[in-house]
Amino acid sequence: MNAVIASPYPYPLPAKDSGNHVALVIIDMQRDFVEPGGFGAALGNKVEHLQNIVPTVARLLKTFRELRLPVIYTREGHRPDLSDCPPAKRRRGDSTLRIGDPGPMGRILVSGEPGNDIVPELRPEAGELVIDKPGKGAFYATNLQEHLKTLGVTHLIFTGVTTEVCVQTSMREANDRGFECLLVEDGTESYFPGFKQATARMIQSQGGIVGWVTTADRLIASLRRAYAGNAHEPE
Ligand code: C5J
Repeated sequence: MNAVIASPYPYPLPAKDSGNHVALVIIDMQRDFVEPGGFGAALGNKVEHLQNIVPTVARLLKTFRELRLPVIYTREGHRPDLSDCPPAKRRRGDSTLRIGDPGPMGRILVSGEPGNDIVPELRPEAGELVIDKPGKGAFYATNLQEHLKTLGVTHLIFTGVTTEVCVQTSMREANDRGFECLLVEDGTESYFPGFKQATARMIQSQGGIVGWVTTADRLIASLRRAYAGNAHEPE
């Protein structure tokens, strides 16, 4: 059996003939959260260090694409009329810039605006699944579960931002739905380093109550060993 070195114990990978049952989930790597001038910055956060994970997520993305494993992106955002944004969410915080207000990258956290785009380094390719979600969790008010069922995905590898908000919420939702969940510690980031560390500890506590935690290098090495046969033929 192939497994990824992980905490609290090795993460078992599905057998080779079911290799496409493992999907990479890239949570909310949007300009609104990662670049100066977006929603994250409007809330008073320092966004710069979120950018440090972009090369790691890009490396994981390249590996999944090479091995022909599914990739799923999420974007947190709302309809232009904000009908899917609860007033309580819009009111929250003491920022002068609120969801739906015009900001330097278009209307804050509104679908279709430049700030809602995924950062250019991780831009989805044609055929890759992009889930627009109004909440923090990727399953709330989306059809993600149906898509995963159609694809036959059983194992979800989580990356993206922010670790303790949308990544952790999505991972807990997935865990409750029976998916085997693995967090890539160097492929996720928080505005608050202590929250990232605490989240990684919580997830793997009590024998992996929410899932497993590993590093990008360990995951990539295991995927290449397990699913080498999936790789594209050299041209
Ligand atoms: C937040 C997210 N932090 N993507 N969203 O509001 O984690």
